[in-house]
Amino acid sequence: MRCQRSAWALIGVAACTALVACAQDSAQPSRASGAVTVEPTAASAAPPATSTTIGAPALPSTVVASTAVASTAVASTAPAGPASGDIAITGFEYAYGGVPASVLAGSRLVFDNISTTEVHEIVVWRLAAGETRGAKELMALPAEEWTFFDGPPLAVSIAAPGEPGSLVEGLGDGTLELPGRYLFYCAIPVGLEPARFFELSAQSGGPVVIDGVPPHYTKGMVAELIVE
Ligand SMILES: [Cu+2]
Repeated sequence: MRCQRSAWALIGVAACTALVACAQDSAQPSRASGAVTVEPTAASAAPPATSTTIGAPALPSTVVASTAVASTAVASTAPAGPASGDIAITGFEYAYGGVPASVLAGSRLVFDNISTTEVHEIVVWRLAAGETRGAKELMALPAEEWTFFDGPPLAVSIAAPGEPGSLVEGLGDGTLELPGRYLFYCAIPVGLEPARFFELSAQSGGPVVIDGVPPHYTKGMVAELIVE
């Protein structure tokens, strides 16, 4: 799958500063209205926003490398220790599978969409030091309170139904280098047809946001893990 990149590249640069601002005009998942316009969400890798027209960053496009994963299961170091190596994360409506409680620093998240109907993704972030609230609790907060990320997203991997994820250019490859808590979510609009999604993504070049349509994370597609 190909996706656009401009917006994502921006994200990497706009980093933290833009984070709050972005979140502000993006979050607010479900306004519920019915309008189906694509939003020109600025450089936010983050949460979808309100409304508007296509124009800006939609979904990632310039995919760097296909994270051919699947088989690369979790390589456990020890019987009960944290996972390590390539960590296979699966996505479906509306949750993630294969998420270990903890992994060793240097482990890499490899995403695979096992759904047969919707596009899914993982947008990976490291949480700010001292943040103790749970992932779902954090993602339920209003945009202006999205100050819990430690910098810009580390990686975004998007996948069509039944496909391995493709990494968005300009971000990381899913490797979790530093110890700490990490959170990842899927911001694809609920119920959006795959073909339509990629069409909108190609048009905007960043996250795809549709007014009135909540992103998958509002349905529970959020997860977290600890890197040791
Ligand atoms: Cu999803």
